[in-house]
Amino acid sequence: MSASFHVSESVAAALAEGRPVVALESTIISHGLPQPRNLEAAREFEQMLVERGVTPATIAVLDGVPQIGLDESGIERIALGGSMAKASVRDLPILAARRASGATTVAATAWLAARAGVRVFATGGLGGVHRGASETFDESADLDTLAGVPVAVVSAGVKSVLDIAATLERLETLSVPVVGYGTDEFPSFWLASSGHRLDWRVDSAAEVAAILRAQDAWRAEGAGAQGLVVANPISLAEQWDPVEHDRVLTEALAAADTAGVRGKAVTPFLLKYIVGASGGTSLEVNLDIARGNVRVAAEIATAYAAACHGREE
Ligand code: PSU
Ligand code: MN
Repeated sequence: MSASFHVSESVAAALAEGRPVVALESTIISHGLPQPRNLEAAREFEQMLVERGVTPATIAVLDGVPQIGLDESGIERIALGGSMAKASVRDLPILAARRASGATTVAATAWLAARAGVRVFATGGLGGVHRGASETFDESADLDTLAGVPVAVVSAGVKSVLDIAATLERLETLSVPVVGYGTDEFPSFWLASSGHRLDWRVDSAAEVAAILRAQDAWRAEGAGAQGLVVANPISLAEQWDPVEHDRVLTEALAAADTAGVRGKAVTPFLLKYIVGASGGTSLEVNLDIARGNVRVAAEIATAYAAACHGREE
């Protein structure tokens, strides 16, 4: 068995020609958004990239083989194929051995994107340190993985279901750089701010591309291969009502506690509960957030491709 993955024709051509590519994850589609909005969203994110001259690379595992770039039937399988496994990096060899399918988390998507040479990735929210992690040790593999794969992840921070302060501390320990995109504060997904100030702010895609190029230069010297967290907040006008947000969040955390959810089921449980308890408002905000991240990722990938090939933007 070869330890291989499959790169779609369009992604392979874009990479070979130095054109911009943005990776998209599939767990947000299979486990993070309800049907049928998830299928519409998966198509819409790809379409937004295409309209901006960027090649989409939605990543998932189909019948054991990691796919870098999905066709329409692959997207449908992820969105509608109910029993998709939620696959982190450690699950990839098991899916391969069983020829099973899975939707990739941020960790697995970034890890696979790196292997294919895709440098920029758009998602909704990053996984992080869960509340109560000092007891449960529940910290997403997203964080540790980003310490070792050279991929810039554009997200709206981490959801307030997590322990945001602890997540930022872990990213610091892991030497994963974090920059605020047009903000001095780390966002908290549905809300534009979290009260946590960041050390670094960037205001353009070109600045991010320059950071990626600096990382590339170090990597060429044999130094580490860190990723980059680009924290892109939703606008104040589009954010969720903070009072409603706090109410639903408290309810969701209590429900997870009562239900005794553990392990990788925690994040999907909370996300689903919150969509229901918010009467769908959180879902609309969630989609606006993801769209905003896809737009910024497209700009960064375009600036990065230009910088790599000595082109003017
Ligand atoms: N956060 C979100 N939406 C999501 C996820 C996280 O706001 O869909 C998904 C991502 O795929 C992320 C994963 O990588 O959950 C993290 O899960 P865990 O906490 O089990 O590592
Ligand atoms: Mn976990």
